[in-house]
Amino acid sequence: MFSLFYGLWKYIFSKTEFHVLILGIDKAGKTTLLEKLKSVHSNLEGLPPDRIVPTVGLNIGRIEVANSKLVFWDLGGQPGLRSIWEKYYEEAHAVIYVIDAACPSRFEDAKSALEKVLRHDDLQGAPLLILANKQDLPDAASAEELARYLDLKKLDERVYIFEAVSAYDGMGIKESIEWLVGVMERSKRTEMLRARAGVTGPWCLETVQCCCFPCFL
Ligand SMILES: Nc1nc2c(ncn2[C@@H]2O[C@H](COP(=O)(O)OP(=O)(O)OP(=O)(O)O)[C@@H](O)[C@H]2O)c(=O)[nH]1
Ligand SMILES: [Mg+2]
Repeated sequence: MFSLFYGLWKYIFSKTEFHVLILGIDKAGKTTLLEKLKSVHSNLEGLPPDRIVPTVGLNIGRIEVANSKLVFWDLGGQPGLRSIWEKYYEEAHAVIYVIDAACPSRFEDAKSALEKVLRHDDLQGAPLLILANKQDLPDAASAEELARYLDLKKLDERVYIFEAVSAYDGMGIKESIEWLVGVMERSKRTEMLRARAGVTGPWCLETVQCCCFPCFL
């Protein structure tokens, strides 16, 4: 009986943990974004941009939004490091793909790297947040311009959105993360990862309770 109530209490009050991959080619602004995310969503002061160096391994950041814990995995985007990305796909609930919207000469590289990510089986159904970063720069392409340029055919099969942000001044970041949390909570991919981890939901408790107690769920 104790374990039944403990299970119910734990289910209601524990926060869901989501793993979010931050991908994009080098210098897109991934690590700057991660540091900004920490300061926007927690009391932690992130590293200032002038102290951020190109990522060679992995940076991890954690924040809490409403009833969710988010763990971000920020990976290096240099060409020689992109083969490491796929090692993290299986466990990811969603992907944030960062693009330097002020650098059109690198759009093609960003597009082909993203197409490769989307083709990978291990990321099937993962919601996708594409960020047109560096909006503080005068010539940055808007989210709509970037979407038109990328013209990604495979996107129709998954939940996605293009958002304009600046990892420098924080523009658009809060809204983007709130969107991501909402879609991850409802996504089939989250259900699949939960089932794989053996996490049970209230439907199981309901079944047990209906046998032993009046149904109150
Ligand atoms: N103006 C402007 N510059 C930015 C912004 N975000 C990042 N930068 C700059 O872009 C450069 C690259 O930023 P990083 O965060 O290191 O980029 P990254 O995508 O993590 O790069 P890798 O780790 O090499 O994959 C740095 O000089 C940042 O200061 C932004 O929103 N606005
Ligand atoms: Mg980096």
